[in-house]
Amino acid sequence: MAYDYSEISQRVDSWAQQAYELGWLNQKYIPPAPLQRGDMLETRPLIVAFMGGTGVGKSSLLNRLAGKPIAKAGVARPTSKEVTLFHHRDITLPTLPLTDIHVANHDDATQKNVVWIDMPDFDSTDAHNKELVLRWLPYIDVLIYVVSPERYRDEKAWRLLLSEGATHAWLFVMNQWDRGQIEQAEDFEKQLRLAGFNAPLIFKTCCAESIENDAFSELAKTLTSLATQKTIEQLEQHGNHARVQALQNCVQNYVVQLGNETALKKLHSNWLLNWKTTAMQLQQSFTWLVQSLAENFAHHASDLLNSTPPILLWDDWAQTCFDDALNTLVIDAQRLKLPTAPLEIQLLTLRETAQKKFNSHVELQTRQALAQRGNVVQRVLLKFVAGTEIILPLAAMSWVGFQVVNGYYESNQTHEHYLNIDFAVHSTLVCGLSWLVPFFILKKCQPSLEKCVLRGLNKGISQSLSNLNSEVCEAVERFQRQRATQLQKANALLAVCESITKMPVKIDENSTLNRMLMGN
Ligand SMILES: Nc1nc2c(ncn2[C@@H]2O[C@H](COP(=O)(O)OP(=O)(O)OP(=O)(O)O)[C@@H](O)[C@H]2O)c(=O)[nH]1
Ligand SMILES: [Mg+2]
Repeated sequence: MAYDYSEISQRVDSWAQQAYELGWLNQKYIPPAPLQRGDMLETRPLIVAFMGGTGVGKSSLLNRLAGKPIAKAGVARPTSKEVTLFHHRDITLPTLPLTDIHVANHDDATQKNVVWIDMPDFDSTDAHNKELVLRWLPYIDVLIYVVSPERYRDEKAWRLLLSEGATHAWLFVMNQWDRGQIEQAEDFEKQLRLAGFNAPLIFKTCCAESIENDAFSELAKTLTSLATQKTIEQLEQHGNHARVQALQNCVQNYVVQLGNETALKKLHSNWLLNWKTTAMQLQQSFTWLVQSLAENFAHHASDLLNSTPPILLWDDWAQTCFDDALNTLVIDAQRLKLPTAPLEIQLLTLRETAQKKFNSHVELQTRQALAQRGNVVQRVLLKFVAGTEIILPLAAMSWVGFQVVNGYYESNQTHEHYLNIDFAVHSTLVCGLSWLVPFFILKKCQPSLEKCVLRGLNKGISQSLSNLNSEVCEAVERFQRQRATQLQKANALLAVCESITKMPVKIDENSTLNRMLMGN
């Protein structure tokens, strides 16, 4: 074989399982039945099975082929509850699910290359029968769909024909033809053409003892002629093609579930709009609390150190408001046909940590505002004035001292009066004012504690809200990146499937085998 079906099947299986577990897919992946025919001996017989509704005569057909009653046939419904194998004595079939079966052998060398199988019905209420048929399907090359003139379109068997149609070759038998009308056969053929068989091979048989002149021997001959190695290889390739095609369809369906880029962009822009309203609502709801907190801290600034935690702006109401905004984001994702479970996972920690992060950031900003009161101009001015509060009185006192010493020296030289009363008043005034003016400015220009707290709280609130918004945006971006990774993996699988399905299986257009395949 040019490619390995089980490998690509396993790759799809492991990708789909992990994608489902992470919430990217909404249905659990059910892997197709494992295919083991590739492990079979290189030369192997053609495996042919009778399938169909109960009582149509599958076991009777096998018994007719064997020339003796090897399979139980009868009026009880359903009759067969086991699989009956009929093949040449020398054949060994190592990889078939050989439990729950009855085996009958023959010595006819002309039938050496065919293994005949009678399966239980597919439409009765016995779930075990259906399960047995499904378990055997992957091992069968040609399915002989047996019907009766009264019941040639049994619902369950017909559904199986439609779903498994492409993976097998099909022959059709209208048994109990002794009771049949030509219109029924024509209608059956019409239905098969509608189902996708261009020229279905239908054999009309009769297993009632009285009639022998039917298409039974033609059916046996057709199958014996097909039992060549070339046909078996072509059938395997055709079946694998159909299986890979089914995998491809399945992955394509999963890719749709991953959503598209436009939806992601819309999700992001919708969030920003949604957040604008939520942030405004939150900010408005904090106004009164901020005011009263500022007043409180202005008078009891030590509360910032003592109470733990001192600032609790983010209350249950705020949390509900934030949760509602995130819920709207998730609903929006659902509306935009994006997978919501991985998004929910990304948002979970944000929901849990929003309160702590918000409150501690607001507290930090308030502490910083208290540590650095006023604006830059105010702080420079106050520093300058504080300096002058020392320098100016010192300078005034130095000047007065100099005048005293100098006055004393000059009065000794000129015998004039020493410093008078005016000098004493003026120097006291200069010294007093040089200290009083900076002291007064310092006292009056000190920034208000309440304003400081207010500024810290407001700054903290707007920064925290902006941080929350950034964190949600980051969560959406992480979700986007994870989706891109899943998509990349799915596309890689699709590329492998495509490389397989575009390789044509060469089957002659006019061959019998071609007439047995759906859609050819
Ligand atoms: N008249 C008529 N009766 C038939 C024909 N073939 C089978 N029968 C009868 O139909 C009944 C059912 O036949 P089975 O071979 O047991 O049918 P089956 O499809 O194996 O049924 P399950 O094992 O229940 O799935 C039996 O009584 C047969 O004798 C036929 O060609 N004509
Ligand atoms: Mg039977």
